[in-house]
Amino acid sequence: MEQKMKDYKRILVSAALPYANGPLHIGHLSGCYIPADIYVRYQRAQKRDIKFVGGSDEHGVPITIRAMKEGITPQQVVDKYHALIKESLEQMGISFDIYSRTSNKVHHETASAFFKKLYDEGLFEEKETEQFYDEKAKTFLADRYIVGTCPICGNPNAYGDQCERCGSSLSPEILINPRSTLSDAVPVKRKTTHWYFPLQQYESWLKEWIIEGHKEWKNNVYGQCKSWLDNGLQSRAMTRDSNWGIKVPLPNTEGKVLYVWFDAPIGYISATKELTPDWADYWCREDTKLVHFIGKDNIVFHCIIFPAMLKAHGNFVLPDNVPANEFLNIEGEKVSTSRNWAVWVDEYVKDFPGCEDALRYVLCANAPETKDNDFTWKDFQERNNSELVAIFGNFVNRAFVLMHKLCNGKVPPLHNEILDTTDKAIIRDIEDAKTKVENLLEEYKFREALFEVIDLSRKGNKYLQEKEPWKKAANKPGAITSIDDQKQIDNCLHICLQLTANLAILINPFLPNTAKKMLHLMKVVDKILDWQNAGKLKLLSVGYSLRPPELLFRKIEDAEIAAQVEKLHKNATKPNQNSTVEEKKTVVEEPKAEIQYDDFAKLDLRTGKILAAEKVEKADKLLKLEIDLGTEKRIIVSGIALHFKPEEIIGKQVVVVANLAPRKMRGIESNGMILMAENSEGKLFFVNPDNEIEAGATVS
Ligand code: B3M
Ligand code: ZN
Repeated sequence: MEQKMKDYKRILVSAALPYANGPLHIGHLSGCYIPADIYVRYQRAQKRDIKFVGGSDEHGVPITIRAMKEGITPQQVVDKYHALIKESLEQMGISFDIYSRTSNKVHHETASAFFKKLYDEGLFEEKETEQFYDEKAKTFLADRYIVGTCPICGNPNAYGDQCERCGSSLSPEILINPRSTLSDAVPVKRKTTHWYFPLQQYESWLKEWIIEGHKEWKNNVYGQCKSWLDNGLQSRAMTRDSNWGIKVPLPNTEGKVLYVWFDAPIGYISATKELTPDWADYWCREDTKLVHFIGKDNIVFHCIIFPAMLKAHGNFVLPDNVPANEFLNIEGEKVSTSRNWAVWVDEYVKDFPGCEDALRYVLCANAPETKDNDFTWKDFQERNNSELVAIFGNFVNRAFVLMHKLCNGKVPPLHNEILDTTDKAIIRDIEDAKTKVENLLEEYKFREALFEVIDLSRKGNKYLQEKEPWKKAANKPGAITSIDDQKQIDNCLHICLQLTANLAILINPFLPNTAKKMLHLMKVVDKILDWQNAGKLKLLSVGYSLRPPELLFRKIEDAEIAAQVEKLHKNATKPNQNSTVEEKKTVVEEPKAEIQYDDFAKLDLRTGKILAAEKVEKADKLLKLEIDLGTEKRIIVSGIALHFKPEEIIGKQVVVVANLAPRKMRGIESNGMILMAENSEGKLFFVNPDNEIEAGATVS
């Protein structure tokens, strides 16, 4: 069952280890680094014992692919990108206690020892399977290392896992004329031995732990775990044939390394070891709260595989929560590093110096906490200009300007005896904000928490507007403000300044640079940012003189936004046009439930040819197709009209589910279904034999 914060003695926060195979983009920031950093900064302000660990993931196919592409060694790749990523994270104020890397010695030792312990206890299954092998280069080949002709579009340089031209998902077996990218040799199948971790043995324990024990996890996380567990788990290979990675710590295993997803999460343990000799307090004691911040494509690894590994090993705490975010799209399209459709952090920092907090603000306000979200430059500008500048920044600025004008640049006294209902209401708002924000932060609801803070500054503006202290001051030369009026002015500005101090505390986890600037304006020390000070009204002493106003944020101009939009489009390549060997994201499709051969055998699959195609009236998605099935002609209505023009597909060979019960669509009876494949961008492709064959042939 969930342990409440008060039962925990210490917190360990991890943020996913980015692959050191390219620069950081804002999707990384919004997915896990910004939420993790907000959480950590908040807990530090609460004076809790907390450590924040991270580092670069330097193993796996993505690294070796990048090395091949740039013509350098994997070590050079990770050295280059580790440094770049680390710098970007620092510039964005992601305050890791340690940002390590998995090529470190400590990590190699830790991961090897972990593997060895599971091996010694007989917890792996050793299995021999057939994999593609390059006899010239004398190495096994990951799917990405095999190229050949795409059976679907004829692209002669399609990869073993995907065709970059037509986007189809492939497997090396179906490539025409396959060859190794390393040596041009024709890959052959060869037997190889690997060590598999039998996840199914942990299934009932995982169900108990997650499905029963962690109902409080975010819906997207809980739902994904449930669907994996409902579908049943299988053994997974925890080793690979490769020369880059952590060597398998067993005799006679030359050319075998640990699977990157085995070693990478252990990186959290290694990083903690490097950080502190007390690392075991954080990893091995029940009263540690472990929280993994990740993006949604890493859920299965952090919620199922790694916990099962930890459980198998024993003596380690399990995550209390895994608040994974969904994806952030850019201007309506999925981020694609191979298409260069991304906003790179190192470039943002150069293009908008001093505006790091503006990006943190927008990425939190627009975080994909419950569903995929969209980042647009226009929205970035609007949120900056009409929220940060016009609400938060404006309030602080007005408070300072008026205090200098009407109170001699000093914190005026508070005259309790004349507080009216408006004053009392805003005082209550200040007191309430602390509890609201902290409850939301404890529940990982960062957007809502941020809105509460902005809302408090909005209330400050409204309060000033209602009080209009400037109208109470005598403004004729030589005139003197009456004592009663001055008292009203004092109260209003006293409250506004204490509110400003409160805003500094509340905004600090989100926008640390802004909080710092506010401390400077108020001439107070960091200590004031302790969370326990929030909600209080006596943070600034009466009579204390404060600095003249300075703007906290700057406006973002139309021209700057136009330049960014142009840059994005100019640098992007068209989908699949540029055949780079860029990494394919390891998105793991949720498996469907197992079926028996008999289930499959019920399908009557046949090849066919499209004889005629026309649009179905008043149905923009449907095409009415006439299909030659060899012995007969059929009418099939298919939902592909948004993807293909009727004239384009006439003569196309297709695979038909021929024994599907007839169904009426828009008054037309459809007699079967056409098999289509869909890529990650939602593009459709016909499923087809690799050569033209006669209509009516069976497919099985
Ligand atoms: N490097 C995958 C990714 O960047 C992987 C995360 C490891 S976390 C232990 O999406
Ligand atoms: Zn293709």
